[in-house]
Amino acid sequence: MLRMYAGGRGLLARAEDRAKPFVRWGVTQGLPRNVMRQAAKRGDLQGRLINNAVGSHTFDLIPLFDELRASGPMHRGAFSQVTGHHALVHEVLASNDFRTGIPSAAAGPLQRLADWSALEVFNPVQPPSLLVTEPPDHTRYRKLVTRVFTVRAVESLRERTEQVAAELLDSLDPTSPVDLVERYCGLLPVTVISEILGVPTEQRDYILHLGAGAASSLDLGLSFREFRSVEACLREFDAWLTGHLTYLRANPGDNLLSKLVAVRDEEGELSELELKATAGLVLAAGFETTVNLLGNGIALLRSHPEQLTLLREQPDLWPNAVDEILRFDPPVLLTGRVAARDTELAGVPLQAGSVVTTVLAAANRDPEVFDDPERFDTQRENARDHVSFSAGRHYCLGAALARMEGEVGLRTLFDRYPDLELLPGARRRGTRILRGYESLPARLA
Ligand code: PIM
Repeated sequence: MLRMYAGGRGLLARAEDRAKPFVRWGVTQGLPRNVMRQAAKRGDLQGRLINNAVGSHTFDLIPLFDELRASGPMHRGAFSQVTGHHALVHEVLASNDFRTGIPSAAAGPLQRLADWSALEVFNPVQPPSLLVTEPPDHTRYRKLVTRVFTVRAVESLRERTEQVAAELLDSLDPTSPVDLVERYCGLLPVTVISEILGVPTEQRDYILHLGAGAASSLDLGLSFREFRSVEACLREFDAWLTGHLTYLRANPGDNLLSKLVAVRDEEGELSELELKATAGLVLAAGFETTVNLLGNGIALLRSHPEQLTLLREQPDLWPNAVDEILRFDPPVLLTGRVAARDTELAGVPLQAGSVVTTVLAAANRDPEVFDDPERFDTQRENARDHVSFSAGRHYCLGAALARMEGEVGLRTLFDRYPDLELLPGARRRGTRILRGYESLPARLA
């Protein structure tokens, strides 16, 4: 009798295991995707923005950004309030009245379904990822990670990045066409991530495969197939990381993850899960966004040859050029916040739990802040005022790293191949939030 009972429970558990991924996908991806599709059909601006983002150039979305800002400080979309005004986007991101995470509007049955089906391994959009952690945990946790992830530590990676960029370019045949995303942009960031995480050289291709697979965990509206493949990569990375952390404890190296392990072990203020989540975030967040920054930069500079000439004459302009690229074609289209309490924004009362979507790419083109915003100008004085790295306590921890990689990656490429030309056949990625190129065919010389 007892055996039968146990067998029955086993069956139920197996059925649950099979149902969970589908429920997880439905709650986090399928349902929002469907809501947005239906909303777009009704003409809703938020729905059109999310729908039109797939596979498009960010400049194709400009009329929607303009419509959004013209509709007032805040726009009531199908899913949330939406703003594309720089001042408001900044205010929301920096405010203590708003937090990251899941809206309480989704609390209740949907939240219970999400909790029941939650992935058992690290996911960059679930706690304890720093992306969705709030004070007081966030304050302690971020301080510890910042102590290791310093501007100095990033600068010390510059020389190695230059060397890798040069090696990657050496491996290309300048006499035949090449896909720059596949052979250059997609390979540089993973080497830098591997340096940070202390990945042995022979495992780097494996980490490249996992990073490329896990990055879309930060996107929205994935198909069930894409979702399963992302989860498989997150699971594999988690298993790999368990072994890797054991290895680093026995053989600490001159890498940032070894330093973070020491912080955890000596001071105990960082939990093992937080340690793993931070490594996972370095992989998922540091990978595709940087690949996209490089690809977007190549395309923008190639289509503005006068800016390339300027950069050749005044190489000191490179850091500002990278910020102008980030402003003009940001790797992350939008983000969102939830009101932590009843509050008000631009005179609009907001109940605790309501969501505000901040369209970073629209704020970056706000004429109140950026003079003639559709002009791509590497000399723009306030290019750094873009919000592509967010703002406030969640300001991107990888910003200095991304700027360094963008500068080194683009400068090395254009110094080596000043006559580089893009060939027909460039394709944008099919993602919604993450903005960049899937392929960029080019002739180098
Ligand atoms: N990517 C790199 N840093 C942050 C991100 C991110 C955050 C939210 C959504 C998509 C990408």
